[in-house]
Amino acid sequence: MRIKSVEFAGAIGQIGQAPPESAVGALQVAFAGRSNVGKSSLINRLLGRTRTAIARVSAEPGKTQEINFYQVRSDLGDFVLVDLPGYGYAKVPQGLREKWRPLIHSFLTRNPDLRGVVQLVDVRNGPSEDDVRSVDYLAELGIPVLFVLTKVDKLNSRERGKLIPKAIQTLGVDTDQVILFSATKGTGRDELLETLAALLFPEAGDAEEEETE
Ligand SMILES: Nc1nc2c(ncn2[C@@H]2O[C@H](COP(=O)(O)OP(=O)(O)OP(=O)(O)O)[C@@H](O)[C@H]2O)c(=O)[nH]1
Ligand SMILES: [Mg+2]
Repeated sequence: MRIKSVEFAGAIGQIGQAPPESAVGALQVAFAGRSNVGKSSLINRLLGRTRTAIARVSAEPGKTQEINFYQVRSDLGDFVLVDLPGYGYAKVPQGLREKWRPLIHSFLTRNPDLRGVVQLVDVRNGPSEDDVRSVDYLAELGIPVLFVLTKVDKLNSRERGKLIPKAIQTLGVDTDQVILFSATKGTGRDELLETLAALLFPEAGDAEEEETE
């Protein structure tokens, strides 16, 4: 899948607030993970926006405090990427955290447009309790989930050999369900684009298979 263009479509910060008009009825895929895991950086890299970031990145966790929608045009069709607020950051005021939970819950449960969620996990810390809770919750809701291990550039080869299998085991998934990603180096970008294409535009893949047969 080739990205043609991307633009910020809008955000929601309150429960009951309607999603941006352009996101309604469009294919949506959301990105979840704890605060600082690299969601916004991954979205920028994925969309080819490393020079002029479209999703706000910060060294300070808890930056993305709303649900942000990005309208994407690709050669296979249009879709919407959704950046969810990160969980598990203790310094975020309790009041704000209590506002997010129902906001995210209502986004995930009352959303016929949502095709799946990409669950991000920081490869260095492995899946945290919050990550495991998020994965269980998505499974309970019956939402298809893709897994991405972020910041793999931060590992040396010895750490890679140890931490990657450990993270995959804790998640309880198969190795081929997990994409290794680095926003700084671009590792995993093509693989993630292809996986998203298969999720969002399954017919396009079928057509290609038929052609090669
Ligand atoms: N080395 C390295 N650093 C990364 C990578 N991805 C993100 N970072 C850094 O990690 C920090 C957090 O990145 P963000 O993309 O803002 O993380 P986020 O998940 O969107 O965080 P919140 O919006 O706070 O939930 C920033 O300092 C990034 O530069 C990566 O692949 N490699
Ligand atoms: Mg962010």
